[in-house]
Amino acid sequence: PTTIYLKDYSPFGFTVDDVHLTFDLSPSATRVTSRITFSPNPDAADHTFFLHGEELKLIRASIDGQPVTPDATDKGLTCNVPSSSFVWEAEVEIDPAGNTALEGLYMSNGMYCTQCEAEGFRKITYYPDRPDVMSTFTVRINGPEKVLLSNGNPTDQGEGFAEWHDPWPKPAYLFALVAGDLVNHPDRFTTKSGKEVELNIWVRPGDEGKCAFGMEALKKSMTWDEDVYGREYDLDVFNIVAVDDFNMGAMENKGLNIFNSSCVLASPETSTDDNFERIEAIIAHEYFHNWTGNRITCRDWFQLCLKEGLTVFRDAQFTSDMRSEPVKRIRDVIDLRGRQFPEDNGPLSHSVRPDSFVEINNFYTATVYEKGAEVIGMLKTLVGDDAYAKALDLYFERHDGDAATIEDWLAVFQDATGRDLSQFKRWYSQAGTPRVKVAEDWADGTYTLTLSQSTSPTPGQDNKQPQVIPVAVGLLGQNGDEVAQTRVLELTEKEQSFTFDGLSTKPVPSILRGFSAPVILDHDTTSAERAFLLSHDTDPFNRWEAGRSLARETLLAMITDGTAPSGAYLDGVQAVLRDDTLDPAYRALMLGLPGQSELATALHDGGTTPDPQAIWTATETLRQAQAQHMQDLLPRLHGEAQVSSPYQPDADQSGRRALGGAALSLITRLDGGALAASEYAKADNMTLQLSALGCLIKAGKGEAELQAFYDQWEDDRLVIDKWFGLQVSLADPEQTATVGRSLTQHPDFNWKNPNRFRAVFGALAMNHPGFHHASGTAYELLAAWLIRLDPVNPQTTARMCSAFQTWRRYDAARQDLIKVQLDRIAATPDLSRDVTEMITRIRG
Ligand code: BAL
Ligand code: ZN
Repeated sequence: PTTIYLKDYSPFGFTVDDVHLTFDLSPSATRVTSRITFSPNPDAADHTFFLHGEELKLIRASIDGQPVTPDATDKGLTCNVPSSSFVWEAEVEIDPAGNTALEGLYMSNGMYCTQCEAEGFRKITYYPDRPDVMSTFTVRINGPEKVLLSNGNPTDQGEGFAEWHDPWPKPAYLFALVAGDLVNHPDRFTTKSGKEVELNIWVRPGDEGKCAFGMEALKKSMTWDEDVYGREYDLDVFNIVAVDDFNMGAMENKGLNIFNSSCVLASPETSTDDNFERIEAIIAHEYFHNWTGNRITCRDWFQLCLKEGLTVFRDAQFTSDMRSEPVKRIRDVIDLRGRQFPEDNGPLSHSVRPDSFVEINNFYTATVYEKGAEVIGMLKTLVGDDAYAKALDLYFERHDGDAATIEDWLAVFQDATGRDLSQFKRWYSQAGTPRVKVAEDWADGTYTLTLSQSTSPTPGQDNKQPQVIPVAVGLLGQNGDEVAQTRVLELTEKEQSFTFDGLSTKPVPSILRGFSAPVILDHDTTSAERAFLLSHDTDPFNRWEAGRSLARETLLAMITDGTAPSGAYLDGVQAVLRDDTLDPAYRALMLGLPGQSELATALHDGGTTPDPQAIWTATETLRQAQAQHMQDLLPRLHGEAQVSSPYQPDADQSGRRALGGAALSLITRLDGGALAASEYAKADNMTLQLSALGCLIKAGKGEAELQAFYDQWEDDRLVIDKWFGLQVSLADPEQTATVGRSLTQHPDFNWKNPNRFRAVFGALAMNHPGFHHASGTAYELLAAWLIRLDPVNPQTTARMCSAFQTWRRYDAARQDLIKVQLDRIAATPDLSRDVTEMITRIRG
């Protein structure tokens, strides 16, 4: 496969003045007629007329009305064209029903829908399918379906047709079309300048009752973007469509967002509190793309973080404003450590702006998205809130309508603040998670912190330069008072010292408050100091972090030295849990333990080969110790979940249920599941139902409840995804592969549906001791299914390959077992480009 490099960028030889598309829909033989006006691009050196096109049957083509015969390959076509503006017309035939890759125009449960990002439009018609080619689109859809949708505003409709016009120039990846017998949940929004917007969520009949929450989230997002970023919506309609078969979570097509149904449909009976929060965030994310992504798009796919990092950052701000800022921050950091850190420190490591790729779909990663958002957060911390707002205003003013780059983005900040960002730019080009080592000194009333940074080599990058790392630090006195308020230290050198004067006693430092940079902090401090921070830190993130690091420390000691669980940890957490003035959601997070994969990384980094079974045993032992230590407190914590008011998925109620659920899982360790069984029987919402069921499965019980759950929800595909996932994720390590295999034989295992495939295999990969069972059966099971799925859906297959990315940190026997599976996948005939690239990189 060909590697594409950022350094090779050159503009397309033509501009596109307008695009007219006509679709004559038919499941296996849709005709697409395009009429496109091209003009020579004065900024381009190369005027070769090449249009991308894949899996298209060319029926006819003409230039200025004269038939032409282009040179076509399976990648696209070239043709001789006039030296001034001309009109290109082509008619192609495509097969939506046969499109199982879910890229381009395809069918899902009888409805037509599209996914064009990144390079799916070339499967719809011949076109310069690159984000820097922008045009207005006019679309006519002919078909018998009741609902025919495309981007922009509706201009005409009648029996068997609809016409749409999108006045905002856009790249082809933002094109969308939907056709089906759908029903809508309508609403309206008036923008701050008085523009009336029609809002719709379109769903399959039967799902109408699950749209209200998504609609409220949309309206909140629209208001928030006006209030916080001054961004107003710019079309007469905003449509959202729910689709069951979708490779991603959702897609921000202009005026016509398409959502994986799991990311929009919600009801208290069928969705958990976490589902609600995620849906709210994704609706916001896609809506916010209207400005950060659509009005200002990316020049090329290397700049993906320009829109994704910024939009993730914006949706995190939104969630913090709607819910709890510390809780959101802690949850994001747990996620970053769980998904991005392993990526950044393994064979798939790449910079936030990669400089090469084989298949761009493989770069919709935690690094581009989540680390990309962290980079924006650091920029905001470094320049300050006011300067950030000023820079964003300038960004929208200067680049509206552009296909922009990271250089453009940073130039805006430089111009708005006068700050030199050349060193900061390394965050975009250097891969790997920096480690910041802390040394302390105390003499004559002066406290000195010496920070040093280093980043290990990553594939293709042996030598790392120092980065600008904002380290937020506060100091606490011996009595717990804050003696120095939060100050952002700018670590720019390899090693640097910072002093704090005028202190009467040696302070206790609270370092990296709010997780001010995506780094690994190496602070060799005492358990007593961590326990002190756990009870006194005024920074809620670092207070939680103190508990987390105590938990990590005790688990690592239990694994490597066989020690007993630390009393300092158990007492410290219990004290926090007793404090009813603290938000229940925050207390629930305090009860959490570091993930087993995270512990494996910590062991590996410390020079010990991780044993998944030993990690699991230690985690189970600590959980049991928690349960025993807190047994008097647990009923009270569990009682938090008993809310008397009607169910609301808001921060308050969901936090209380999270704490109640965490307590129930500990109680189950003491009572064998008696309380969980009665809670299951009386649960009237999915959060409580699933949490009780999970406790029972974990206790080796719940067979009857599992069956009852299936019988109750067998017609609800999203709930049945949960049923599949829960069984695998909570399976005992000895049984995980067997449970996974038997579920693949279940009649409801529709493996071509990405949600169902991920429910089983995503859960398998996340069950650390089960996936890494010494027998290797789980590796073998996953590989077999990846081989089977690849010809059907390469994108989803390639994403799932990352389950193997950490393989080199395990023992030789496990490495051998995994290597056999990687080799087996690699040797599969006709392997997709997507999977070939992933396996090649993972094998190293
Ligand atoms: N642009 C792909 C889906 C998303 O990030 O919103
Ligand atoms: Zn996005």
